[in-house]
Amino acid sequence: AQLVRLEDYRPSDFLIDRVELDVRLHPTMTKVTATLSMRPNPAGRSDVPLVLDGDEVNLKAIALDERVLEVGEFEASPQSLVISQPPQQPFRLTIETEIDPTANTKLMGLYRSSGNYCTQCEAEGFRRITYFLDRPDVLAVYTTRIEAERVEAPVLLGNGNPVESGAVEGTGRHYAIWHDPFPKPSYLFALVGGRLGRVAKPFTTMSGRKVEIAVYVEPGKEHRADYALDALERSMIWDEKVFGREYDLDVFNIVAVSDFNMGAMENKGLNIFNDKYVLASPETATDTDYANIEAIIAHEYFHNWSGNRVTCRDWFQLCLKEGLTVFRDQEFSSDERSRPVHRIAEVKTLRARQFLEDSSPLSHPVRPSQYREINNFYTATVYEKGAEIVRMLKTIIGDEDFRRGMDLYYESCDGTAATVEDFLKAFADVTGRDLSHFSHWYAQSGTPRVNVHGHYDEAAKTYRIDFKQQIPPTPGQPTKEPMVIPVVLGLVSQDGQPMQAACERVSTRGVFLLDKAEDSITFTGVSSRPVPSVFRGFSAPVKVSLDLSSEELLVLLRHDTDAFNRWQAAQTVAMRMLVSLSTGVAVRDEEMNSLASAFCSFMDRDALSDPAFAALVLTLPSEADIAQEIGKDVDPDAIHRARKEVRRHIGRACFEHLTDFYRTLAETEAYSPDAASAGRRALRNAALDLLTAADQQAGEKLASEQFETASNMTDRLASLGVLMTIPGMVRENAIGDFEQRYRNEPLVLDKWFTLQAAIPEDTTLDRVKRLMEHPAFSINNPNRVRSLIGSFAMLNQVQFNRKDGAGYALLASIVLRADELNPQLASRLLTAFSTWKMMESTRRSHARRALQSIAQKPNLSRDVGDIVNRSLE
Ligand code: HT7
Ligand code: ZN
Repeated sequence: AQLVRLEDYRPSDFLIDRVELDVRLHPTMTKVTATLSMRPNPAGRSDVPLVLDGDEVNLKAIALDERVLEVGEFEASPQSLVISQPPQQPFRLTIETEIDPTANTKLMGLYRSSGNYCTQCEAEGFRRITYFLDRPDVLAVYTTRIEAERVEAPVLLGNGNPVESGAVEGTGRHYAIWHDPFPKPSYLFALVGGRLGRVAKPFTTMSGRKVEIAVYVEPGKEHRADYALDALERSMIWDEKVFGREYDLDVFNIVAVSDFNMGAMENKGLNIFNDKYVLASPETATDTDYANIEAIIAHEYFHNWSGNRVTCRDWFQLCLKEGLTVFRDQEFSSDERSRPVHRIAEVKTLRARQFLEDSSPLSHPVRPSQYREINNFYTATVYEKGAEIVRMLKTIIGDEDFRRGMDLYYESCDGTAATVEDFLKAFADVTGRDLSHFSHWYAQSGTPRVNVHGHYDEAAKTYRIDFKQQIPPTPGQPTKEPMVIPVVLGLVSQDGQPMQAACERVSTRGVFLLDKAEDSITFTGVSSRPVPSVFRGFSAPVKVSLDLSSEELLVLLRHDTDAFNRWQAAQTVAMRMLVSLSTGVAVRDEEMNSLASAFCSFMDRDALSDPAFAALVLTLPSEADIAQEIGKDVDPDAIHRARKEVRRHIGRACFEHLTDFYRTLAETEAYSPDAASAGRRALRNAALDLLTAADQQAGEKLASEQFETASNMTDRLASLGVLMTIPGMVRENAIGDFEQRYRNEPLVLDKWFTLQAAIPEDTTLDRVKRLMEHPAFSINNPNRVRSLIGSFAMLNQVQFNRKDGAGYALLASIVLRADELNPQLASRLLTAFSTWKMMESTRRSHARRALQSIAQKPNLSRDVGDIVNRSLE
């Protein structure tokens, strides 16, 4: 496949000002007539052919300025439409195409989901509907007429505002016309036609405009959309209050569909969602589901400004909308919930997904410089690391200047297709700072490692901290420049008091900017040896090596004013122990006991004052986290044993506290998804997990009772998760009971698939194969595939990475099967191989062979071909 390069960008030779679309929906023969008002682009080349993009479209007719073009005047293939001598002044091009939405298993362009019609156009799906200049810097005003059988599709939705609707005389058909006054790129186009239920409410914007906001779902499930609608309303209020951004159309519609490649899509005025991120009831959704729904509803809504009003010039600028919008949704969730707890959750995800990606063969910069398949760049790096860059910028310039910079960015770039440079310029303009060094974060891949060494001078009462940064080589980038790294820090005395020492290199907000490979700062007036608390709030996406002893870290766990670093301290102590045990390094009993007693005293003193935070402290680093920390010659079985041992030890040492928590935190009131209630459930279920690690029999009894009596999905699923770790009839009966209870609930059965796929036992491979034959499983549905196969590959460290290679072989065969239907889905599954190079040699050889078996297959999609080749490099 052809390599697309950032440096080759040039403006389009033609522009499209207006698009009139007439879409006549039909299950297999949908007719699309597109009338494009076009003109040569003054910034483009002149006297060049007009080349429109297509993808599996079938051309029926073409006319230029109402004159039908003859064969010879144009050249059409399913991939492109070329007019060799287009007019040199404005013209109208009318193109009629026919497409088959039922046969569209790629879920890109116009397709059917549960009989409903819907579209997905980002990144390059519009060209699967009609021939077009399908690139984000071509902005047009769209008017869409949608027509369908009334019985098949009583609801017809488009972008923008509704203009007109009615019957098509003498037929069973009807139509609706939508007009979107805001110029937009084709990737933001959407339409929906189907039988859908609706919940709605009026919203008044800050300037007093009336908007109707609505969520459409499968009929009968309307009550499960209430939480999503409420989250939307809260998002709209928050964006007005925090960023001064107001909604701009008369309606805002969200539609939930059950077949969807990603989480959701921010089409202008018509967001389309994976139903997993809309539908929620206490009986079917967990606390995590509720939190995800809130975050994704907010994310897509926030795109209305960061993405739609200001869009991207080209796909290399993807982080411009995605990183910024993730930052915005993170801030929203932090304001709506607990900021420190949310920050820890964000960092856990960043490390698990982005750090992993950045240390793998798939590592790439937040703004890549080249791609073969853009769908493969909707990654944790672009999204999550992209958000961290925005957060660092805010840390460096401060809250007020950040808001002023954002306002300037929106004002100066509204209605345009912008670049990362435009974004940074707004902040440079409002602060007068030179941000060119900072911009390395967009261009250099790899996670920097920062070594931190402290030296206390007792006589001089000074404390010096030496910093050293290194950025590992990554594909295409053997050497790097030092980055600008904001280090938020403070000193804590050995008895836990904050120390007010002075250092001119540290700003009043507690920020030191590390912008060289090595640097040192010195605090004066330090009365006793301090414990440094660095990278508070995880102020930069870096790995930190600290020379602190476990005792010093436990001082931080107990006393640091920064909640993130309290959690981090416990994680670091536990991680050191887990790595030692996993790699055959002896751990002294005293070390294990001191960690356990720190946990016990934490539970004693602090845990109940913030249960959500306590649940995070009591959860050890995952097996995947430990593997990443070890980094090479990884033996997943040894890691699994080590983690089990440490959990058992802590469980036994803190048994009484845990039992006490389990009892006192039992739910007495009706379920509510709010953060405080969710936190209590999280702590109680973390206690159940540790109790079970300490005493399997007692744990099994408690978990069975909880499973049977639970009043909500969070508690039922957590107890089933605990039962999954104990082989035997109790577990198998619970699995059967759950299946029966939720047999008509696809989203709940997904959870059931996931739990079974994650069982760390040899029989799981056969179980997964059996489940693929289950009537609820379908290789065509991304949620089903991700819940069974994705979970097996991403969550089950020991069984996916089996020493006999059978886990790799299974994934390879499924990737090849999925690739024939849905390349995006297949290539995402394939990224589970990104850890293969860090495994020990036997597993490594099996993985290489599995990857080679994929690479050798003829007719691979561009998506899978790209990932497999980069993985093998
Ligand atoms: N902007 C969207 C990204 C996207 C996508 C969504 C659904 C299906 C295919 C897709 N390809 C790219 C989602 C977002 O980040 O908001
Ligand atoms: Zn997004």
